[in-house]
Amino acid sequence: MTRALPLPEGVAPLELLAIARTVALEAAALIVDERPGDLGVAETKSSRTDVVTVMDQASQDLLSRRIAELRPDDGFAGEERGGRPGSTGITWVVDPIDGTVNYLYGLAAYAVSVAAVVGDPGRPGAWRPVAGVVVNPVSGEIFAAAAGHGATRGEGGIARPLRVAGAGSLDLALCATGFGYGARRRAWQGAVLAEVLPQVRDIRRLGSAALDLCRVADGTVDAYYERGLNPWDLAAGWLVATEAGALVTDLAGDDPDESMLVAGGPRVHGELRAALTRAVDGVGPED
Ligand code: LIP
Repeated sequence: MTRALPLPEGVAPLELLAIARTVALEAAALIVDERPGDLGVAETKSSRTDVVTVMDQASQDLLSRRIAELRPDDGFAGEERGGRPGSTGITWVVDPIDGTVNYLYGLAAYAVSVAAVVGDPGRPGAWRPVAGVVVNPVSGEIFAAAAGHGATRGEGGIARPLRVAGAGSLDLALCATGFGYGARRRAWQGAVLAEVLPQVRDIRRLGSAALDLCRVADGTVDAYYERGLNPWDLAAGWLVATEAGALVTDLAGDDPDESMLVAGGPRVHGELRAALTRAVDGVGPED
């Protein structure tokens, strides 16, 4: 596991969490209330299925503006256009709509993910989240965590502490996963899934990494893995899951990164990490 990163002087995780909650809720309201009736694909990125809507950019623009108002000297990095450096040692890493395809289709599994991190989110292993919020605007669930202060799920003004499920073995684990947007990546992920599927209770592919990590935190899935995640996909959910007692690592047991994220309760995380290592070794490298 990587070393803990020190908090910059004067930084309080609970204060950053309050800001994350405020701006995430504003963005969550925007993407529902301002969704145009004729919402379509504004542009595509890595492939024709890697879509961006006007609301992805509008949500990120709101988050950027509001965080600049509240924490003007912090850095900002999001999935869409418009990042900026900071001078405080804190960077806000946001996914303005995580689960964009679900949002485009009207499937109720998407979220606004906002995290305050220390270190450099552009360098794997060189950063950690210290406050994070994931809001599902359809269900009203607000997942929140601050480093050292636990994780909660709030609905209707009531916040309940989160603890991971206690699945004792992989064969009884309900496991979430996800897939990238490129055909070669998906072929490789499908081959790995074919190895893992017989070893778990079942698989769920829900379409939002941030919400998948929060489901590990609240026990509605026992485990989650995915290759190809960006810092904005995982930053807030990583903290929610670990503050709820989950282990969240890469295949080597270090910080999660684009190579792989493996999340689960202490007993099932190790088994899943071993099963994935065997599967990846068997399938071989991506083309
Ligand atoms: C999504 C992730 C999801 C992954 C999708 C996509 P986006 O993020 O949250 O886990 O499987 O392919 O990357 O693109 O909706 O922000």
